[in-house]
Amino acid sequence: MRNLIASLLLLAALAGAAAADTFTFTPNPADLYDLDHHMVYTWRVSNVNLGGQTITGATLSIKNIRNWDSNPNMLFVHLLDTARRSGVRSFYDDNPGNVPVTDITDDFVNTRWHNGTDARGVSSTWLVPPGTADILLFATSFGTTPVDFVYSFTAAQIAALSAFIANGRNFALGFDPDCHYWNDGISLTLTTSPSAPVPEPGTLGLIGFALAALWAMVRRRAGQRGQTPITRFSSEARRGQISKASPTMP
Ligand SMILES: [Ca+2]
Ligand SMILES: [Ca+2]
Ligand SMILES: [Ca+2]
Ligand SMILES: [Ca+2]
Repeated sequence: MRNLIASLLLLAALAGAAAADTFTFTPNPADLYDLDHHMVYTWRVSNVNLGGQTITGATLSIKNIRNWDSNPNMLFVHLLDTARRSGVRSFYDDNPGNVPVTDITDDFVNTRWHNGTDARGVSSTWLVPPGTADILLFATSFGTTPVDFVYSFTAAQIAALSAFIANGRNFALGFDPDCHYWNDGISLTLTTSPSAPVPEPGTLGLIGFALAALWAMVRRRAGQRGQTPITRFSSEARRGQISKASPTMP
């Protein structure tokens, strides 16, 4: 009987502990064209399906990122509810004739190019629709030595990401490299856990079967002693013998 009860407890625990999951997203091209200083990029991920799971962690990784020179620099990375177009898109925030570029301006915050003309003076639509929810993920500088950069989202950023995905099943990352960053690939990894630990039908069936087996065993043992299970249990309980009686059972 003890074994049976232990099995039941184990089944109940398994039912509530469905496996955590991991989802990895990579832009195309994976290195976002080596993050050119003259550009701003958006990477929109569409049709996101996390299987109903809740996001518990998010990390953005950039492999072997390094600055092309040692001038002052900043990489601005934003999390957006959406972007105008799916996949990777780019926009000129500095004239390609300017080399080296010395302007360091977060162009997701500064609206100088949001009104239909880019830094070349060419008619060009800004990457993000007006009024789109947008938060800064991080802004950081890099040297000329390659590093494997990993950024972990804060709890507030994870909550924002969850809300952005819930709105239209999409989200976007915005990159404004204000210097030129060689790199070997960018990826976003989400870790998730079940939103509500609901036992699967198969597990429920097993628990039901085990309960039925337990009840049948109690009835059989009671029958051997000429008592109904209820009578025997209540008389043992009165005598305080439930715990003493158990070890003799299989
Ligand atoms: Ca730029
Ligand atoms: Ca800029
Ligand atoms: Ca969205
Ligand atoms: Ca590259």
